[in-house]
Amino acid sequence: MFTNKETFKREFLNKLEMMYGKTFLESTPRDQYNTLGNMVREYISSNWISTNETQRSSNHKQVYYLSIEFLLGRLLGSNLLNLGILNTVEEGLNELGIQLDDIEESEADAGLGNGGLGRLAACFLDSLASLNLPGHGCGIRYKHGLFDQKIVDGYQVELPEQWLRHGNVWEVRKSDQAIEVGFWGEIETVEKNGEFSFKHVEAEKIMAVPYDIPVVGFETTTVNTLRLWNAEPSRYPTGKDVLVYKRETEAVSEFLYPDDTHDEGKILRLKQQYFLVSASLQSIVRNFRAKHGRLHDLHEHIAIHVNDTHPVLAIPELMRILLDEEGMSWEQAWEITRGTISYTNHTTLSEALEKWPVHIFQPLLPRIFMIVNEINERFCQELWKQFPGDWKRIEDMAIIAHNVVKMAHLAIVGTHSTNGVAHIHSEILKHREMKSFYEIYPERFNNKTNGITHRRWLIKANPQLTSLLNESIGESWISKPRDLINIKSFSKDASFKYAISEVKKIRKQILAERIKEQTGVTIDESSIFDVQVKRLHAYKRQLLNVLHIMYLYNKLKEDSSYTIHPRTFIFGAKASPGYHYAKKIIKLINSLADKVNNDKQTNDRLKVIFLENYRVSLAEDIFPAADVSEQISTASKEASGTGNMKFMMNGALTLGTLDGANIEILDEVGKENIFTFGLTSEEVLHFYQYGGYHSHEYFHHDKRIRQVLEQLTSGYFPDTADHFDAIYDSLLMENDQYFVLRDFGSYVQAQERVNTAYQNQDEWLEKSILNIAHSGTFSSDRTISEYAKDIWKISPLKF
Ligand code: 26V
Repeated sequence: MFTNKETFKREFLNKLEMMYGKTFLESTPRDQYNTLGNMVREYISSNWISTNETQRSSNHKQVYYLSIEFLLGRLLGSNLLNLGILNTVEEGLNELGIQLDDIEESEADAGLGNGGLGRLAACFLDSLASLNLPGHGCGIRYKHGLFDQKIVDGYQVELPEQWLRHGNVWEVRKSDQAIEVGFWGEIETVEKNGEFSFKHVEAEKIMAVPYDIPVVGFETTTVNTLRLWNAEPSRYPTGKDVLVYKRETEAVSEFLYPDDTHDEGKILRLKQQYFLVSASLQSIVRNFRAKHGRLHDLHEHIAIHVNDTHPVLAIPELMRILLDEEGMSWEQAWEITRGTISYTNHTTLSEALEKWPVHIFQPLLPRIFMIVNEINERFCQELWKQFPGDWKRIEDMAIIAHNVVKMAHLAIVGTHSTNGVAHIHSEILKHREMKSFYEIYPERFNNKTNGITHRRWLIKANPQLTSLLNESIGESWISKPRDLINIKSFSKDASFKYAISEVKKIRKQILAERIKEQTGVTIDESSIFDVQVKRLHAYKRQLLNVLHIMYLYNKLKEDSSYTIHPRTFIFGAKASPGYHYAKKIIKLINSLADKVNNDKQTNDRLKVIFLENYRVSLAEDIFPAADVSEQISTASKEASGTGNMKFMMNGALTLGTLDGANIEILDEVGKENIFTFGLTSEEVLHFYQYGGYHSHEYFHHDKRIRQVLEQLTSGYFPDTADHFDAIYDSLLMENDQYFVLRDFGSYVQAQERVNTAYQNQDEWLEKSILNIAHSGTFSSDRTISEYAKDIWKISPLKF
C-alpha cells in the first residue's frame, strides 16, 4: 500500500477528507490519529486474513493464552514499527507539518491490567506474532481499564478510566461469533441405561461478544488475534426485572479489578473469570469441531495456557464440554484436559493466592462446582493411596478444604505444566510453597524466566539508543536480541561511551520536560535519575526508598561538609483503592517531595518527584531516562519483576536485592555492574520460619532510623496529623514483616556505592554499556521460545 512517503501523504489526506468531511487544515489531532489508525488497520487486514486462513487450513498446533489482564498500552506506534512503515509515516507526516508523537497522544492507553502480570501478557503476544508462532490471546474487553490516578494534596484519588470514549480503531466486533455463558440455575441428573448425564437448567445467560484486535508481528506477515469478550444481555430471564438483568450483565465486563484485598464484589470477579474461560473455550472448541469433528485429539492440536489462577476454571470448563457435550468418559476427558492446559504461577504471597468460598462458588456455577468436587475427590483418593493415613497432608493439599476452593491446587492438579517466572521463584515453588505437590508431580514443575519485548521497550521507546546500536554493531540484534552482546567490545571505547552518555542526556532532557509540565518542578538534568516505578505494595518497599531519602536529607541539613552527587528520586505507582497502607506511602512520598523540593538549602542536590498516573505510555519515557533502577523488594517476595529488565535494556544500573530476576541480572552482568544489598531469600525465609527478628532493636541501636521514624509521627510533615502512624506501627508494633529496618543500613551503603560510582563517569558508562550488552537474554522472544518448545510444543508457521 503506502510504500513511500508520497503515496502515504496522498492516501492520508484522502482518507482524512473521506472520514471527516474536513480539509487537513481543519482537522484536529484526534481526526488525524483516527485517520492514520484506520489506514494502518486496513493495511494490516490482508495479512490478518491470510494468517487466519493459513492457521485454519493447516494442521499446525496452536496456543491460546488466557489472561484476565492484557496491559497493551498504545498500539499505533508499535504497529507502525512492526509493519516496517514507522519511518515512512513519520517523514510523511513531518512534511505535512505534524509530528507522529503529537498524533500518538490522542490514543488512549489500553490499560487492561494492573502491573507486571498484564504487561507480561502483552509482551508475550508481541513475541508470539514476531516469532511466527500461532498463538492468540483471550481476555475481557473491560469498559474501564485500571483507574486514572490523580494526586490531590498529595493523596491518591481514583477516577474511572475511559479508554473507549473516543472509540477504538484496532478492534473488530464479531457479533456473529457471540457465545452464551450460563450462571446460577440448577443441575438436573438424567439416567439412561445406567449412565448419568447432567443438564444445567434455569441458568441465567449472558452473551459474550468477541472484539478482535490484530497482533502484528515484527517485519513478518503473521498477524495473530487478541480476542476480548464483551458481556451483553442475552435472553431476558422470565421473572426478573429487565433493567436489573441488563445492568448485572453489563457489569461483568465493566471494570478491571484492582488486585485489592477486599471482599466486596467477589461474586462479580468469579463471574468475570468464568465468563472469560467459558466464552474462550466454547469458541476454541467450536472452531476445532468445525475442522476436526471430534475432540478426542484436541490436546494434539491445541494448547491452552492459563496466566495465573484467574482463568483456572478452564480446567472444569473443558471437562464439562468433554463430558456433557461430547459424552466422553471421565478418564478420557481428564487426559485430554490435562494434556491441553498449562499454568504459570506469578506469586507466592499467600494473601494473593486465590481461594473461593464454596457458598459463593457452588450456586453461581453449579455444574462447574460438581466437576471440581469430583476432581478433588479423585485427587484425595490418589493421595490416600500414596500416603495412607496421612490426613494432615491430604487436608493441606486438597483442592476443596474448609469450605474454600483453592485455585492454585486445582491448577497444579489439572494441568501438565506449572512454571514459575524466575529461577529463584520456581525453586521456592518447588521446595517451599508447593513442596508437597512437587513431591508427587516433580515432572510438572519448570521455570520460565520472564522477558520483555525489546521492540516496544528499546526500539520504540528509545530510538536514540537504537540508532546508536545500529551504527555500532549493525542490526542483527533486532531479530536476535542476544546479539546485543556485540556492544561489549565497545565498553572501553571512549567515543562510544561519549555517544552513550549523549543518548542518556537527551532522554533525561525529554523526561525532565515532562516532569516540569506535570509537576512544575525543575530538575537538574545532570543529577542521577534514581527511579522506582511499579505497583505500590508493602513488599516492594517503596518505604525503604523513602526512609533513605529522609535520612539523606537530614544528613545534608545537619552536616554542611557532606557532599553527594545531585540526585533526583523519581517515583511512579498506583495503589489499589482499598489498600490504605499503600495510599499512605503515596502521601508520604508527596509530603517528602514538598518538603525537599522547597528547601533552598538542599534542593540543588536533592529532589523528589512523584509522577501521577503511572502507565505504559508514561513508562516508555521513564525507562530510557533512568540511571538507577530501584528493585528493592524483600528477598523471596518478588516473583520476577520485569521493570528491572526494561531499565537494564536502557542502560540503567540495578540497585536491588537478591530477589526474582535481579539474581539472573546479576549472573549476566557480574557483581561489578550491579549494586546488591540486603537479606537473601534464605535468610528471610529462615526468619519467617524460626523467628529471631526484632525490629525495635534497629530502632534503638541506629539513630538514623530513630530520627526518620520519629519524623513520621512528630508533626515534621505539616498537615498530616496522625496520618503516618500506621506506617510507624507497621515497622515497630507489627515487627516490620518486610524487613525494612533490617535492610536499611545495607541499603544506605549500597546507595553510597552508587553515589561514588556515578562520579567516575568513565566507569559508570562502561557498566551501563555492559548492562545493555547482557540484556538480550531478557527479551520475551527468548521466554516465548522456551514456552513454545518445552510446554506448548508448537513451532513457527510461516506462509
Ligand atoms: C496480588 C496481590 C493481591 C492481594 C494483596 C497482595 C498481592 C500481592 C501480589 C499480587 C500480584 C499477583 C500476581 C502478579 O501480578 N505477579 C507479578 O507477575 C509478574 C509477571 O510474572 C512478576 O514479574 C512480578 O514479580 C509478580 O509480582
